[in-house]
Amino acid sequence: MTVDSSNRPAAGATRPVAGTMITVAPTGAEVDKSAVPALPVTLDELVTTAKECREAGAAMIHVHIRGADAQPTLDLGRLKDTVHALRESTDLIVQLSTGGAVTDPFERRLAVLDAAPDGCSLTCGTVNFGDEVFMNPWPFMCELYQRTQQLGVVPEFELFDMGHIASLHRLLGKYGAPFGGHVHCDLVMGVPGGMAGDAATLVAAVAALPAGATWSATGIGRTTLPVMLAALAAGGQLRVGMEDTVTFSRGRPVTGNAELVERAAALADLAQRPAMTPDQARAMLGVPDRH
Ligand code: KMH
Ligand code: ZN
Repeated sequence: MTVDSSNRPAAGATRPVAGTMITVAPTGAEVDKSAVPALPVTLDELVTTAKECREAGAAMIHVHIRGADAQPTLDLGRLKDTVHALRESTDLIVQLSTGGAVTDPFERRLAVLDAAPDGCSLTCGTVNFGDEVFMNPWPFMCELYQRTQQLGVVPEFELFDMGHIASLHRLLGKYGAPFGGHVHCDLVMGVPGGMAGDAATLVAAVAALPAGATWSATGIGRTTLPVMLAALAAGGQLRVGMEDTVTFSRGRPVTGNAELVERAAALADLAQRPAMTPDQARAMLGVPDRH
């Protein structure tokens, strides 16, 4: 694709896609296992979840890992084992989080790429994150982006706020296209401190994305369903999972990630853009098959 790196909004210029890529974000760094026992935190639980979600229609997995104490970790050995195990047991695109937890230092977040995932998240700016701050200053973004280009990791640009979209244009203008040649974004909506999780905000954000980009969207907590329905209506891809919501509907706790993927796949089917296979998603994103 051609990267339009100007700051000019490219209304209606994102790429139309026939199917729907569903990403599952099964764990995250914020949910506590003791409060939500269904949260996958061990490697076995993660692999089981990954297989179930692949069966239900997921094409990509966005991975945060936990240590033996079920707390978030960026331990490189564990990350490498996780990438290996997910590749062995599924054909999902393996995307590692470089966001980690709000307490993780920049050096460890950069080192995530040494686990050689297919893709990684790359958040395009700092954002208030509930009572915390999720730090992504410009020099960190630049270093992380250049490392993805050098190491052949496909970034997904995570956008929590409209200002992050301006920083994405700036990043592409300065360093050129990502590895794989295609720009794919993920709108993370409804975080307290970030952009609202509603249809009007989604449409405004999509209009400001670089020309030719594809995008997915996820709404945190009670914004999950409005964002999912708006994303389907606007031609986007979907991210779901217990990182983003632990309530299925009307206060009923999620029983596992697979039911969130199943619901997304059913809605995508209804929208006549059925769930993509991982290979179809690889072709869309420019992700090489490393199996
Ligand atoms: N856990 C959040 C502080 C990412 O994965 O890149 C950051 C996050 C974003 O989840
Ligand atoms: Zn994440």
